[in-house]
Amino acid sequence: MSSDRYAPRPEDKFTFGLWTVGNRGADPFGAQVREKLQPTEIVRMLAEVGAYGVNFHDNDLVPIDATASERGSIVSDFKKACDDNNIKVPMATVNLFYEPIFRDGAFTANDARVRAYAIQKTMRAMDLAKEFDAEIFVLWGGREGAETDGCRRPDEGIKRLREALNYLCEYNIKCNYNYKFAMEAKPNEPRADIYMATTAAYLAFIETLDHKEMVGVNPEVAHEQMSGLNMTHAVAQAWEAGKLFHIDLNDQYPGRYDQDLRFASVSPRQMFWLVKFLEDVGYSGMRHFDAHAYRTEDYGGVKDFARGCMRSYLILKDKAKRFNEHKEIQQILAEIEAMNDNFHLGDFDNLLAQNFDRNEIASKGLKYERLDQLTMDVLFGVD
Ligand code: DIG
Ligand code: MN
Ligand code: MN
Repeated sequence: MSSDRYAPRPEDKFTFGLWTVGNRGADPFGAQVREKLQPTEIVRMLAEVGAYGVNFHDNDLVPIDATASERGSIVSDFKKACDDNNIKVPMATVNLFYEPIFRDGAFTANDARVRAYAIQKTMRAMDLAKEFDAEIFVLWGGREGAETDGCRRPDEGIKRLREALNYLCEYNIKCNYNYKFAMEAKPNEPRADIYMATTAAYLAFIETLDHKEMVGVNPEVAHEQMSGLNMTHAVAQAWEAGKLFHIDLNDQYPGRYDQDLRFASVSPRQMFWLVKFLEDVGYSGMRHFDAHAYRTEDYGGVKDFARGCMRSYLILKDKAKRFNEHKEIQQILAEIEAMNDNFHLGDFDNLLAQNFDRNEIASKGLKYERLDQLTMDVLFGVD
């Protein structure tokens, strides 16, 4: 048992995708800098750093042109590695963005054959993931978008997305897979604009589906923050709607390309509010780090990256506990709660008969500066 209070434990439910710690460091302006790791090697690495689980896109595990017998041996080798290392497979997804066939999108492509192939590929990915008892199936529509809106009416894209989801929900029922689908938003990259740019957009879309109870969201820190949005607000809306089925944790400088940086390495304050929310509400899902190490790193550095993601989460979880136990913070919160409860609407006549003294109500300061500085004291570790 580690003496380090911030060492990860299985109950923390930290997971990584094969594509995260297996990222070889290529970028649009530079070649790969790290050797390719086999999925079984990645499983061993994740066990070494203390992760709970591993996730994959279909082709992270089984190459797209693998024969049935190659698929069979890959699956059995991976299963053995997961069993030997006590690594679970809580989530899986499908790659609908790498192959040239998806250059105009997948579920929303103008060529009906592409749309059909994308749905077929997703069904086969669902089959594959169920061999590992995955329960969450993430869908990130990285190519569902446009450079020119002359290529299709955006509402036609939405209709096609709905057709695909309704079909896949029926397949989920037919196979009795009992998957929860988690839709992942992103505003752009690789397409100039991606449909369903935010988690909120998906929350509205899900309500139009035939089996909306089967579909939720997978908000990602970087994807909300690329647009300058507040990740905790997006997550809170999803949670309040009963739709927070999964979450992608990383970090991001606002207004830049999708950086997928080590968790909380850019915005520890915002990530404190996110971790506090998840812990306060008792979110029981996976804490998935959809992130990758700097291009400067070797695989020793990749392990540092993975350990850093989990360590920062646990440090912020500890800070949230300190916040919730802090005497003066809790006193200020109690005063806020008293305000929240100092009037009830009653019936229309009651409310219409009220006289509100606007000046008296407006005269009272709210102590948010003190509250926020006390929060910073906790984060700075001086209290
Ligand atoms: C990118 O943020 C996307 C893909 O990596 C994957 O489809 C999904 C899984 O979390 N996130
Ligand atoms: Mn991302
Ligand atoms: Mn993601």
